Amino acid sequence: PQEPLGDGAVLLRGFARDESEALFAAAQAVIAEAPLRHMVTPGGLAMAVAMTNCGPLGWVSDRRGYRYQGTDPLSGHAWPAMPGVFRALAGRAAAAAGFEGFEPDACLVNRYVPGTRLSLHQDRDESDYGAPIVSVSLGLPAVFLWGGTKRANRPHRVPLDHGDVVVWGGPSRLVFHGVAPLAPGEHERLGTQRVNLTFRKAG
Ligand code: MD5
Ligand code: FE
Repeated sequence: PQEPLGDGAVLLRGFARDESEALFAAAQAVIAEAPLRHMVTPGGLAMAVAMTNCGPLGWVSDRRGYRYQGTDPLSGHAWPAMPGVFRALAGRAAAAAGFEGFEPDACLVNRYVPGTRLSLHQDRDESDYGAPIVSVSLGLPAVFLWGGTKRANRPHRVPLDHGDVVVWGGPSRLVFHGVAPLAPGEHERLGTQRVNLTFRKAG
């Protein structure tokens, strides 16, 4: 089932459900190599969401700003390779939403526990806004906040569940968005967490 959310944004309910075990196992392998960490914003505050990356490029934040880079600042080594099951799913989801030939070079792994939220922001550190962003939700359900192109627009609340995939492209690529505080709960496979994968063409 495909639900258009807005111009260029498509919600693919349950698209990753059958592969969720393989995706979560691959995410755990990434996390074992490049641990989840709370990055610091340029303002000096630790982010509530714990993050890591895989693929040629990874998103990082520190006192100097936000950027993509090829190495993990914790280890100085390259980020873990993007698992084949990640790359394949991202490509299939993008194609299902009308974006053929999507080849992400970065995958940001976000981990939420109950109470964790992500405040409204735009994703604008990537070089090519013509490419979509593909987002995969695993584990506990969340309420995604989908604003407009101005920060002041009151956001829509979109429930996202285990296995849901959203493709953000075209005019939706630069809208303000965030995640409401995660409600307490226990997911039968992932426990007390939500893991979100976002696939990007960063470089
Ligand atoms: C999450 N992550 O659930 C969200 C979902 C992030 C982030 O926002 O930056 O890691 S990704 C949703 C997204 C990405 C790019 C554009 C838009 C939404 N959008 O235009 O709404 O952890
Ligand atoms: Fe974002």
